[in-house]
Amino acid sequence: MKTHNKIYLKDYVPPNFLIDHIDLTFELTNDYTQVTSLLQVVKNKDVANDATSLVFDKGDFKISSVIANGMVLLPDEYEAGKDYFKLMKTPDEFTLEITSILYPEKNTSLEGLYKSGDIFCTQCEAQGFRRITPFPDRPDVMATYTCTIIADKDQYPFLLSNGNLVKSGDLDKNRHFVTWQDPFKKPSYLFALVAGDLVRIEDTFTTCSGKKIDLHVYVEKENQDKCDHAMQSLKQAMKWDEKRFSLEYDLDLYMIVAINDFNAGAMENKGLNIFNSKAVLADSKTATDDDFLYIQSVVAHEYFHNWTGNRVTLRNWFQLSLKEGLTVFRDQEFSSDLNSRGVKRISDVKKMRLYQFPEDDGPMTHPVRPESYIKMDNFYTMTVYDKGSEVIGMIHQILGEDLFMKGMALYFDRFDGMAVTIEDFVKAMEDASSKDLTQFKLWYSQSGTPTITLERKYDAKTQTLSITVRQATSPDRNQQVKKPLHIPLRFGIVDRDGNDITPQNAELLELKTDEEIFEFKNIPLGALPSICRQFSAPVKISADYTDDDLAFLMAHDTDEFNRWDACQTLLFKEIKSIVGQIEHKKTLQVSAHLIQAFQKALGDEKADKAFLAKTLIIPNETEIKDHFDIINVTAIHKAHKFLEKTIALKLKDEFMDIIKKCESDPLSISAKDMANRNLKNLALSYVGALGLPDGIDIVMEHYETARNMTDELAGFRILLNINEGVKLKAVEKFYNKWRQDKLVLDKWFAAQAASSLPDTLEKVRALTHHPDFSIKNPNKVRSLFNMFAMFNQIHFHDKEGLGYAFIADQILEVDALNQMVAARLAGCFNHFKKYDEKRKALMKYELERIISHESLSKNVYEIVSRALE
Ligand code: HT7
Ligand code: ZN
Repeated sequence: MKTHNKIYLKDYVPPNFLIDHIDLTFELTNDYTQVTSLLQVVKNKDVANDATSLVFDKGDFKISSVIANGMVLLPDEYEAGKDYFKLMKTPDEFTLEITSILYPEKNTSLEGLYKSGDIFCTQCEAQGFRRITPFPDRPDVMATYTCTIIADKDQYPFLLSNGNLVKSGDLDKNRHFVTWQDPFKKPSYLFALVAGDLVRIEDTFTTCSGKKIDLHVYVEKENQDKCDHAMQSLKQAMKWDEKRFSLEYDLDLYMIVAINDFNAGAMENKGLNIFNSKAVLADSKTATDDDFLYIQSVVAHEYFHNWTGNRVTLRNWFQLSLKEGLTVFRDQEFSSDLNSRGVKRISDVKKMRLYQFPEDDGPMTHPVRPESYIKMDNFYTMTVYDKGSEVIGMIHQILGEDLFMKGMALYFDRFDGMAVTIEDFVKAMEDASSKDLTQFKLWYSQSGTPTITLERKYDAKTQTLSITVRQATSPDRNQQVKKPLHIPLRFGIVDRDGNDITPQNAELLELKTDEEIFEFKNIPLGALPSICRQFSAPVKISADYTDDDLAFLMAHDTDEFNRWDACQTLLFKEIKSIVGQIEHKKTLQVSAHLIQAFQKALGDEKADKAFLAKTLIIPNETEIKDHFDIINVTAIHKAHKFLEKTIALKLKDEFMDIIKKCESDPLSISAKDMANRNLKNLALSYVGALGLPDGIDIVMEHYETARNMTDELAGFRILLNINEGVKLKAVEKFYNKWRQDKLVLDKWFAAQAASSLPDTLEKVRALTHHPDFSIKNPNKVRSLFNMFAMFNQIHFHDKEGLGYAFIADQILEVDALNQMVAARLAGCFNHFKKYDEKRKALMKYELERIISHESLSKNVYEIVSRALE
């Protein structure tokens, strides 16, 4: 078995050579692409530099010529290895022209220059630029770029790159060219090129200083009617960033291109964003309400990077959260300001708990600023992105909005045009606010999710409520001993009449030591503390609440987030209790107080429907499993089904009532219409879960008469879990209707992969041969394999190991084509040690089979070796 070296943050040294300017020429043909890069190279005067030889990063391609200061170099004057380019002797300042030959059509990794269908496109973050031309491919080398693209005029009428179009014209043999110039210095990871036969949707935005910006969205012809939402989202984002952060767009043109084959959601290349088509295309027939919200947030996220990431960029990849955590924070604030803040917070926290907490608790655990990596691509994680955003959110809480904004302004002022570190960001926040964030910075270097324990004491005589708050973080591979963190806890007290009686100055408790006692006077008997309101810190809370306390908080806490969270705690307690009943072979039952709490919530005419829908949904089996030290897959599955059916049975009338009352305009995506659909579809899922003929008919009718994708997909998913006959009919019907639409077919594959009916593994296996499935397309791989492995607990964890063997085979097959996508999928074995002995052994066997595969990528190696450690 081959091993691979790690790169460490502590080994960072500045570059020996800098590039002032790079002039690129791409000649695109149907057989190969010739890339010529003309570099202005200068020795870096800021480092003690006696380097005479120069080493660049380079992909595995052929170099056809090298010219230094106008002189053609002989092959013995440079070295072109598989992953490096070396010049033996260099002056302090010189020009270097390197011509390379690439085969984008054969590039299935979707990194560097590749083809998605008939469209040429690039993906350079994190280290894809080196696959295009030899270069110091690191974010602290910032250069200005010009880029000329030459291609056939009919096949590639649009030739795009970063910045402003400065020249274009016709050439011989029906070819044409376009030259682009980007006036802003940028790291190589922000370079982009697109060439293809696309259609352009145009709009404009006038900035706060009166500058008119052209906005262009490019898509394939058949999708031209699905761009309006993305365009509107872009304009909303531009306006919001001016208002909230005083940030204005800087170029004259902003372009977005939608691509079918893309490893991630989107990419913020300067002035030329490249998007996965699923993050752009939407109309109500083909996109769900969640898709609309997703597009709005991704478009905004990429736009916000123009300042947080592009104008101020990273010194090295270890600082990734400096741009990603901060930009997620900005996109979350944007979505909260434009939609419902409370509902958005619940969704974000659900995501944190589903993906980031387990990441912190498994082999991939790393601090928000990682200290080492084998492949940087593996560290585009929930920890870097979403925990990174929570960390920014905590700074926001500690400083308050005004000082936080002052800190942001100082950050841009100090570092515009530079490549900086997380330390630099925090220093700007400290300088702007005069707050000491020394201890707070531990959030960036210490991994793990802290648990906060809350213990109450009440002295009736003095009416004093004292609360002991303790923090603890379990040791892990990164630190054996964890230090106490600076944790901002939003706090409140609710009396027995449901009034908020939080004492003044107690709304934000700042915990800095392992244990602190907070005392509150004049608190009436029975008043309940409400801690970590709005999820003010990414921590787990363990409090001494009774079920009655939780039901009370669920009904009365003035903090919406904690009302939701009280219900979550009740639900998890209930599921644990049912799993216990199953394990001890007892008669199964659901506690009356849970049913009553649900009934009360459903009967509340004034309740916010979006909030209700988020509250009354039972956590899925993937969320549930993380609440157990040893995961009993079968018992969890049974408990989930039993709880769902029992609630459905006891509250059938209430759900039927919701189904009747929740009317919505099928083509509107207003918050009100979305909320009505959401709640109605939840009610339908309960009624459908009973599997009774009347319920099935209602769901079937809902599915068949749906006039938007939200309702249609909700109905479809319910039908796929009822019985084989119902499922077969629905699968066929859905396919016949949507066979022409790639993105809707992704949903079709995913829904089948998630079905809990007995033959799902065989169905998924068969779907790999379906004519619409392609293992080269990341969206298809994620829909079928990732969905199956992550969200079909009962079939992935088939007790004979058939699910594991199937997914391991797919990991190896995908890895031969696309290492990044394969590595993501390989994460499904990360928690294998938490299962029973038999499953543990079966998963270990597959992990060992994968790691001993002879041509395994570094990406998959890193994930699997960490899991096995
Ligand atoms: N900054 C972008 C990251 C990204 C990416 C990373 C690795 C491989 C492929 C990728 N495509 C895009 C996306 C973002 O966070 O905005
Ligand atoms: Zn980002």
